[in-house]
Amino acid sequence: MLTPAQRQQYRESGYVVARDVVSPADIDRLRGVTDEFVEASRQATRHTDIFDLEPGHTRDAPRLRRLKSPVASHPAYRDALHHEGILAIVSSLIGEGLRYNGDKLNMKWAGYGSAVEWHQDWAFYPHTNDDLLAVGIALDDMTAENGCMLMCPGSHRGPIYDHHQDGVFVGAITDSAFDPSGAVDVTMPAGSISLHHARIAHGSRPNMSAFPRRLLLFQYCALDAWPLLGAGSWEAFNATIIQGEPTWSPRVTDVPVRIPLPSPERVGSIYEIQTQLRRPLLADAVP
Ligand SMILES: O=C(O)CCC(=O)C(=O)O
Repeated sequence: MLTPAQRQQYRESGYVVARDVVSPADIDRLRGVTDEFVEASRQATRHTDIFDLEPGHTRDAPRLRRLKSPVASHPAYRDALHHEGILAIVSSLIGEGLRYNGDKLNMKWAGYGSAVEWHQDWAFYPHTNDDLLAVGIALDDMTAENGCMLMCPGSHRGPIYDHHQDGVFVGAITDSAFDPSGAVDVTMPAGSISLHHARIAHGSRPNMSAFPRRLLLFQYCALDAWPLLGAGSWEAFNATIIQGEPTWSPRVTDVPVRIPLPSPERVGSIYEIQTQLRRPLLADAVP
C-alpha cells in the first residue's frame, strides 16, 4: 500500500511511484510474453489493430513500438490489470468502484525508441469527473537515459492545454502558455509502478541508451466517471468494470474539459497522431 506521504504526493504533484509491487516472477512472465509479440510483429508490414510500429520496422529487424490492447491479447496482461496489490493502491486514490478505459504497452528499444510529446491524457478522454489515473508497470528499469516518463508536478490542478493545431486534434500540447521547465524524470526499477493523474502534463524523451524501456500502461477510472464522448453499449461499457456494480448515475463535478475533435488524418495511436505535430519538443531531447 501507499504511505500517507505517498498519497499526499499524488494529490499535490499528480503522480507517485511505488516500488516492488510486481514480483520478479510476474515481470519475467510479462517480458517473455512481450518477446513473443515482438516475434509475431515480424509478419506485420504496417500498423495493425494490435501492433504500432516504429519507422524502419522490417521482418529482419522488428521495431514494435506499441502493443495496442495487451489485455485483450494475452492472459498475462489481463492478470496484471487485476493484480491485487495494484488494485488496492489504485482504490486508495480513486475509490473502491473501478473500471478500466484503456491499456497499452509502450516499448522503447535501445538506441531509437520514439519520444512521446507533451500531453494530458484527459485531453484524449474527458469524463464527468477526474478520478482517473494511469498505472505504468516498469518491465525494465526506467532511467532518464532510456526515456522514462517526464511529469510536470502540479499541472493536474491547472488548465487543460490546447492540443489542437490548425483546428484539428493532434494529441500533443500546442498551447504557448504551457511551460515544461519544472518537469521531473520518473525513474524507477523494474517491478515498480507509477501512477499519474489523467490531467497531469507528461511525455518522454527518445531512448538513446543501450537498454530497452518497456512500460505497460493501464488506465483506471472511478466507476461513476462517465466518458463525455460516449460510453458505447451498456454491455460493453459494463464489461470494463473491475470492482463494483454498474451505475446509472454518473458523478458530475466541475472539471475543465476540451473535446478532442475533429480527429486528425492519421489516428491509431498517440505516436501516429503526434506525427502531425509541426513543432515537436521532445523528439530530439536529451537528458
Ligand atoms: O510511454 C511513455 O513514455 C508515455 C506514455 C503515455 O503518456 C501515453 O502513451 O499516453
